[in-house]
Amino acid sequence: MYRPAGSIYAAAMQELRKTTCNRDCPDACSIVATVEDGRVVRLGGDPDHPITRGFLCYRTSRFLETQYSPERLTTPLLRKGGELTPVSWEEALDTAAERLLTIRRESGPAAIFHYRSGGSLGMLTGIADAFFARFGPVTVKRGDICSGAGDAAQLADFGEEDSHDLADLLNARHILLWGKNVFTSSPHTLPVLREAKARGAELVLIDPVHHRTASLCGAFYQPRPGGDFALAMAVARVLFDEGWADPRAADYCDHLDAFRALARRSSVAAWCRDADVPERAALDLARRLAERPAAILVGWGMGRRTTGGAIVRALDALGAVSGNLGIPGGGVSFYFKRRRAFDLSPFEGERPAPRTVCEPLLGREVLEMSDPPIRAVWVTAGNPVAMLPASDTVAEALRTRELVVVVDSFLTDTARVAHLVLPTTTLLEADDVVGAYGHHYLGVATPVVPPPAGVKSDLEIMQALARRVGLGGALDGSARDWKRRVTEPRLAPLGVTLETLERGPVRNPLAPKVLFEDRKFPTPSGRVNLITEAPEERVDPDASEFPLLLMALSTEKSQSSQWARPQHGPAVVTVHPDAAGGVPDGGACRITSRVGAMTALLRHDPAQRRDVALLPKGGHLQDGRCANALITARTTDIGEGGALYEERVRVEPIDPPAPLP
Ligand SMILES: Nc1nc2c(c(=O)[nH]1)N[C@H]1C(S)=C(S)[C@@H](COP(=O)(O)OP(=O)(O)OC[C@H]3O[C@@H](n4cnc5c(=O)[nH]c(N)nc54)[C@H](O)[C@@H]3O)O[C@H]1N2
Ligand SMILES: Nc1nc2c(c(=O)[nH]1)N[C@H]1C(S)=C(S)[C@@H](COP(=O)(O)OP(=O)(O)OC[C@H]3O[C@@H](n4cnc5c(=O)[nH]c(N)nc54)[C@H](O)[C@@H]3O)O[C@H]1N2
Ligand code: SF4
Ligand SMILES: [Mo]
Repeated sequence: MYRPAGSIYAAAMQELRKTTCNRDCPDACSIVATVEDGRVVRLGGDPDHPITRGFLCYRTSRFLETQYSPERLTTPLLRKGGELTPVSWEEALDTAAERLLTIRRESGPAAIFHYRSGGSLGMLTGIADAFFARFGPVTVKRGDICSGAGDAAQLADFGEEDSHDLADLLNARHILLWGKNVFTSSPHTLPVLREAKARGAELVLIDPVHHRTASLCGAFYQPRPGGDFALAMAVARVLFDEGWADPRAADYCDHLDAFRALARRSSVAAWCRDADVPERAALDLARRLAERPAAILVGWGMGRRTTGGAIVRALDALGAVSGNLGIPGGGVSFYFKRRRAFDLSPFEGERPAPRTVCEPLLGREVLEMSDPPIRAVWVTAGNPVAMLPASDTVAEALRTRELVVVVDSFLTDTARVAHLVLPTTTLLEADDVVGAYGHHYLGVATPVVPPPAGVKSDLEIMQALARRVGLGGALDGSARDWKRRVTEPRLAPLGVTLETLERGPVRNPLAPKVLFEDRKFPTPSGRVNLITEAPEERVDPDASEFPLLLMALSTEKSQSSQWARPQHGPAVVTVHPDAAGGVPDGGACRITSRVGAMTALLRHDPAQRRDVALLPKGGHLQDGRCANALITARTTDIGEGGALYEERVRVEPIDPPAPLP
């Protein structure tokens, strides 16, 4: 029950406190926490936030289990005699400082690798970058496991990566959800889609996987994984052949002739056969694009293949030639530029990093780098052992370094192979500013409760370390000072101060309502750069031995590897009944790839394609649930993203094929 502060009920010591969710999620919700006697007793969505609209997702509404989990770390752990042993912060930080200084002195700063991922999207987690830029600069990561290919595609085509206002979807006549599971991955897009539908917009989903989002859409096409490039070419061919392409496309697109020729290399029927969809799918999608305005929402998952960049580029081209760019209700939306409002220069150093490690290939590159070898790895807000492909190689790479420091709240798969684990704050204790990649609102994270004794924020940790390694007060300042440093340079001239943000959600005044409204693009030519070549698809030599493509996708229950703890029982793999290899629904099975094997519980789902096996993403290696233990490390065609959905597997019964208890 809501008990507004100040009412007679507030005498029961209940207070409502607001913060912004910092998870790697497009929605950046405003959270309302009910705090009673210093303990959070309930989490809800902020009814006053225009995107949050009063509700939270499954995983964060149940976050209190994680916040108050007995597994939460509250003391630093240092490996002594092989075991992670509780030590004081003094000892932990002195040890880290002494070893970092030794390695820098002996081998130079390139021998230290700082790996930061998206465990928190709070801007101030950049403080670790600031530390290592000044201490080194040290080796940092390159590419992006999550969105590398899609980012590179949009930058190549448009010179900029951003989106129309989320509410601009209400102006669309058609919305194409291309490889996008909004129920799971961006639940706060749902109310907008429902409203658009109520106003007459028609929705269609294109996804090899059948999921709940299909229920929202009037049509659903289920191409083979990676068949989207061929499908997009079929759609483009229909647009050109029917005369539905924008007659002015030549004014704002480069390479229009070459793109048209590419689409005409095959017949519509042949492209659709390649994509494994009926020909009417191409006709229908082309018609929708021609009935402007049509918005294409590009999911992040689709880019995670060896042809992922080319696929996103093909969708960009569809939006362009159909005349749907730069108009209300149109656009090809992949990402909302969440960093646009912030000045992140305080986190940068004066000199560039001496070298880089490709994120999707992290394990192999850390093992192989020489001159100097990587001697130390510092991990901020990441769980690379569970979340990067070739988990065993990543674990091996870390286990064999002299020093691995992990800053986290839990003993993750990565923390388990560390020499030093430093306990840090959770999203309810975060003191930060957050931008969203699924809408244009900015938010402030304000601790709703203080961290438990023994826990320090990333900011406090890096400041304490800075003082020990001779950087003095270079990183000094309270969290609030730092928030001001990153928000005010760009926003204060537009009348938005930190105080404004603290009063409630503010739409980023720098964000466009309609992107590229004048059809000028920040590419070198000022025009859209259309794709002109078809990508080479990887031919898998083991296709007959491993008939299913493994896709470990977002699950409602977890944020990447951040599940409620502990995890019990095996992972659940979902396949079409005909692809179950004789394993009954609910039966135990072994999933085998060229690089690993795991046991799982098998679910039949006749709505899935016969060539895919679905696992939840983020399973833990320590629990035998980690999909990445089965996946070869590969990069995407452009942008050095992770080609995560490209591993082939087979499922077979475990002998005897008895259902698990
Ligand atoms: N509950 C929950 N939400 C999350 C996350 C989570 O772990 N759990 N993770 C967050 C993160 S890190 C991110 S990056 C985002 C995005 O998280 P993602 O899960 O990447 O989000 P989507 O892109 O919406 O969903 C992936 C979709 O892409 C589809 N797909 C995969 N390959 C292809 C293909 O070849 N063609 C087509 N057409 N579709 C394909 C999958 O079938 C799936 O439906 O979500 C965030 N939200
Ligand atoms: N097979 C497969 N692998 C995938 C994916 C897939 O779809 N399939 N998805 C990929 C995607 S989209 C992404 S983005 C990556 C995600 O990979 P990661 O970013 O590594 O994933 P998380 O588990 O969200 O976060 C890592 C850790 O950050 C910690 N953390 C949370 N808040 C803070 C904080 O404030 N400070 C610090 N220091 N730590 C904090 C959490 O406790 C967690 O252990 O995984 C990728 N891996
Ligand atoms: S994880 Fe995403 S949907 Fe869930 S509360 Fe956080 S921002 Fe909102
Ligand atoms: Mo991601």
